[in-house]
Amino acid sequence: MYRLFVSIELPADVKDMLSRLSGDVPGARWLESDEMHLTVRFIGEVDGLVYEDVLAALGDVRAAPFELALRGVGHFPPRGEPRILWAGLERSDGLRLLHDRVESALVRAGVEAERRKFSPHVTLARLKGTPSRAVGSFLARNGLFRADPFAVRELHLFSSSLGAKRAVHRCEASYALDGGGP
Ligand code: 2AM
Repeated sequence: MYRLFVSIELPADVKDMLSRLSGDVPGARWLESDEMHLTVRFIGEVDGLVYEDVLAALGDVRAAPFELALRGVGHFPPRGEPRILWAGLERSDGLRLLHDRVESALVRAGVEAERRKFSPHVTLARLKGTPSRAVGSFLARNGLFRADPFAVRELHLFSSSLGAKRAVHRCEASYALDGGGP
C-alpha cells in the first residue's frame, strides 16, 4: 500500500522565512524545512494498481503557471483545542483551478472523491497541550506575516511513511504543469 499526497513545493527562501516563525510556543513540534509543503490533495492509502493510475493521471493535469504568496497564520481546528499552527496563502484562482483539475484526475484514476473543503495552508507546527494563551500570542506576533510571491510551475506526488517520530516523505514523481518534461 502507498500513502500518497499531491503537493506544491516551496522555494528555499520561503521555507527560511517560515522557519523563522518557530519558537516560544510550549508543546509545539515545529516542522523541519524539508517537511514543509503545500498539500494540494491528500490521497491516503492506495494499492499498487491505483498507485500506477494516479502516477499516470497526474501527468495529464495541465494548468497555466501562477503565483502564490504566503500570508498570515492560523490554527486547526479553528474552534476547540488547537492541534496545528499554519501559514495561510493569499487567495489564488490559479491554485483553486489546479486543485479542481487534480481532483478530477484522481477521481478518474479511481481515488474516492474528496468531501472536505480545500483549505490551503502550510503546516508549521503540531501542538500537544499548548495553552491557548500561547497560541493567542503566536497569532498576535505573526498576524502580519507575508512572504514574497513565488511561481508555481510543477506539481509533485509524494508518499509518506509513518516513522516513530515523524513521517518520512518521498517524492514519487514531478509533473510540469505546462506538460513539458520536468
Ligand atoms: P498538512 O498538509 O495539513 O500538513 C502528508 O500526511 C501530508 O498530507 C501532510 O502534509 C498533511 O497535512 C496532509 N494531509 C491532509 N489531510 C490529511 C489527513 N487526513 N491525514 C494525514 N495527512 C493529511
